[in-house]
Amino acid sequence: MTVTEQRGAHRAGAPTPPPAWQPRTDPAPLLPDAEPYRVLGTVGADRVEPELLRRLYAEVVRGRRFNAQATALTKQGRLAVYPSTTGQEAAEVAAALALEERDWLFPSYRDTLAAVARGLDPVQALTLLRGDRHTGYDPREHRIAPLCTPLATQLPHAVGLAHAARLKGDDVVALAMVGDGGTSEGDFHEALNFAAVWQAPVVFLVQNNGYAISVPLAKQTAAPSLAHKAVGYGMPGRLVDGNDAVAMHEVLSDAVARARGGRGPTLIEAVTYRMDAHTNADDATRYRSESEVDAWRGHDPVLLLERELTRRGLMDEAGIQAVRDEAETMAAALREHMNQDPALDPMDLFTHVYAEQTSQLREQAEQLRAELDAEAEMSEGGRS
Ligand SMILES: Cc1ncc(C[n+]2csc(CCOP(=O)(O)OP(=O)(O)O)c2C)c(N)n1
Ligand SMILES: [Mg+2]
Repeated sequence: MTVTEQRGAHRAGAPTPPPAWQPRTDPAPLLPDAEPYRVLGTVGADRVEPELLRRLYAEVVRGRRFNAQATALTKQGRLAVYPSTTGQEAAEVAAALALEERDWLFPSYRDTLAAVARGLDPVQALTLLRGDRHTGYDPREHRIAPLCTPLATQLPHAVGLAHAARLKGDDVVALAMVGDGGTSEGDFHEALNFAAVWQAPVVFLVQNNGYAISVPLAKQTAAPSLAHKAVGYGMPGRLVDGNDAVAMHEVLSDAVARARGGRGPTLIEAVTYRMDAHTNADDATRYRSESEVDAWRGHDPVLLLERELTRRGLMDEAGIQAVRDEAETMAAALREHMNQDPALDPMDLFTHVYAEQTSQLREQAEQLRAELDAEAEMSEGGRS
């Protein structure tokens, strides 16, 4: 017998027990669609503004080139590591474009491209992955939190910032990005729970790229979809084709508007695929087949936009070439900057960590200072 049937079956005249459980929210409007939402390749594509299509295309092509260049830099010893978003550019770019300047982006380690599409200088965006110096950029200036390596820890930060902004009366939305694997972390649960209870102006974007390193999605969640997880917390879940830049832009913009309007958080699952390995340090052939990767090549975010622009006569071969040339110029500038050795002060390691340094850090700083001085003395002596 279900709880609902049990209520109806209560014996007449008997005292009514206090309700132990009452549904607070009708779950139906919160449920995601059964299939990922798509625009490109459907009749809905006809109503998309040409300017938006062109803008998304230019950004996605630029993003693809950025990914290729950053991966090449790891092979040249200029970057320690790069988690590529080749194949995921539509979701990355749409996340950046859906936000206003006053909003905040909370990226994971994979989301360098979203930070760059939001306007961050590509060299600054790669500083952390080069192992040079702290975050590499001023999070407050750009309203981009540091690229976050510990899985899902950026999510409660985003909720805290958004909730605080709302209490202060600031018009700020936080967009937090996380991978499919990150949804199995405790921080994911805590962040979503608080966000919904407080109706915080947050948007959670899960990029389901099929894998958490070598672990396929089915081995780490039994949920019908990751978007379904939203319902348990009392927020809407949206299932979207993550390779469809237009669908992503529309759903993210709707969720941002909803959050800004005081109607609370949304969880968006972008169904996409990581075309490259997890990072340059991973060999993806050990856990997935070439035919699986090939199947996704036909659903490439660049291809989907190119097809639509060509079909509607909005861009010809020359237009496409101009976009590619612009991306090439960006890549050449990035290469040139990354090939320069920055002058770094190792003592800088200790600044910007705590407002007031701890005694252990002070001790370590003194030790490093002494080692650097001794080294300098030795090389001075060698020269004379
Ligand atoms: C708390 C924590 N545990 C483990 C790791 C190691 N780790 C780094 S990436 C990763 C897989 C994450 O997969 P997913 O969330 O799907 O993101 P993707 O890399 O696919 O974008 C793991 C387990 C970590 N960084 N942080
Ligand atoms: Mg993943």
